Amino acid sequence: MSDFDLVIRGGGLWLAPLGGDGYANADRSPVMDVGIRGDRLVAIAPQLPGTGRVEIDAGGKLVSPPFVESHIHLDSALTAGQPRVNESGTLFEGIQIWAERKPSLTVEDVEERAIATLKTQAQQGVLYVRSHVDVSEPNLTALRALLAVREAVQDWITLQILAFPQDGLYGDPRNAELYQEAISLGVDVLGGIPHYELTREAGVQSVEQIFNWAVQKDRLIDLHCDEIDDPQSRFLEVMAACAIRHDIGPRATASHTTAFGSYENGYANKLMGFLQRAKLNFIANPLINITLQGRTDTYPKRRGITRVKELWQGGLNVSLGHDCIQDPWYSLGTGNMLDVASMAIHCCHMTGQQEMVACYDMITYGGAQTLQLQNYGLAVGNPADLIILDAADPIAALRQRATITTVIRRGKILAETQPAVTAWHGIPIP
Ligand code: 17E
Ligand code: FE2
Repeated sequence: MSDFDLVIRGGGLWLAPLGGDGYANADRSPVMDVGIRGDRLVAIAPQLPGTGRVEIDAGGKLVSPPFVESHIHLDSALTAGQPRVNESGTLFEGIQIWAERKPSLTVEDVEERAIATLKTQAQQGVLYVRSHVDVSEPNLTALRALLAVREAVQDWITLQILAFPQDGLYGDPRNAELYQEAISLGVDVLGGIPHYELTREAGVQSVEQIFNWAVQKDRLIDLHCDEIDDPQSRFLEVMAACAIRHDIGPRATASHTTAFGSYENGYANKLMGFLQRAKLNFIANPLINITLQGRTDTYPKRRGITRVKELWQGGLNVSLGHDCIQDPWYSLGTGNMLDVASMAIHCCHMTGQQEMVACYDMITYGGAQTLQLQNYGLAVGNPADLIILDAADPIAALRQRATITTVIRRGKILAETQPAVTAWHGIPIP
């Protein structure tokens, strides 16, 4: 009889920034053994006595909690080029192309693309996903499909579904009704798009209404907020005000906030204090922000990304998302969260050692905080969800785009990937 179902020997465990006692973990990456029984982490120790039915030698490699994809649109994933390619590269041409694709959505079409995308993500170590789903489509086809997918995949990936009114909550008289139907069908998170409402006033009203519904229905909030280069787009301050008044900041998230990168510092500095009072979460989508924004600039050309470094320095929770995988907004995309964090390092000037580590935290612990996950991370008693990377530490993992060699979900090996091997046929190296 084995003592454990699975033991992982000698991995560098990537621990939470803060221990259970609330103090910083002095060593974030101690070399330890991990014992798993059933679907739980039941023991963590330097040299765990006893044996496992299955044993994996991590050989000093990084053992991390799974990646968290905190912002993706699964309903439009894998539709790039349908019915046409986004030639201007703008957000608004993307919205137009998606409007042309929407009438041909079927439940099977959405399910097939969503599950294929989730599999690509899971084999690369993503086990928690928040997906936006467009609910300004009259039949709610994509929503029905993704609610079914949430159940179908629950054994191998945790999916949060978010109602996203792509065409504006008040952009069409029917949209607010569709949105309320979406709430009653059981979405986890309420979305919005205040900068795309027809007027500034409608934008403010949409934020206030969504916060009211979220409080009434006990749901999380995550709005596409100020996804534009316009420095006059100031819905983030409305979100902060609503979060302070309802006292629900940690349950609310501002996604994109690219206009924050265009605010002048006088306003931005005042806003930062309000954000700290509000305790909102932030999501940047660096692959998309750097490509969709700045399109109306010549030179100097803005980066079009929110103030990731300053938000992090200010103690606010930041996570990162892919946003798109081969869709009307972005024809590229791998699902690999190391690509996302690497782009953040570059676009946000996060090249300092602690800054790069922070970007790794944004795709793990930060994402878990945004999604309000309970029991996430490498601690005894938590679900046995973890990944092993072919790298010694997070910075090496980011630099090398390390292979995620083993993905473990609820104590079972879900996926294994061999690192690439090169055969050298050139001049012999002495
Ligand atoms: N819709 C939107 O409004 N903004 C985005 N970045 C995407 C869809 C991907
Ligand atoms: Fe988005």
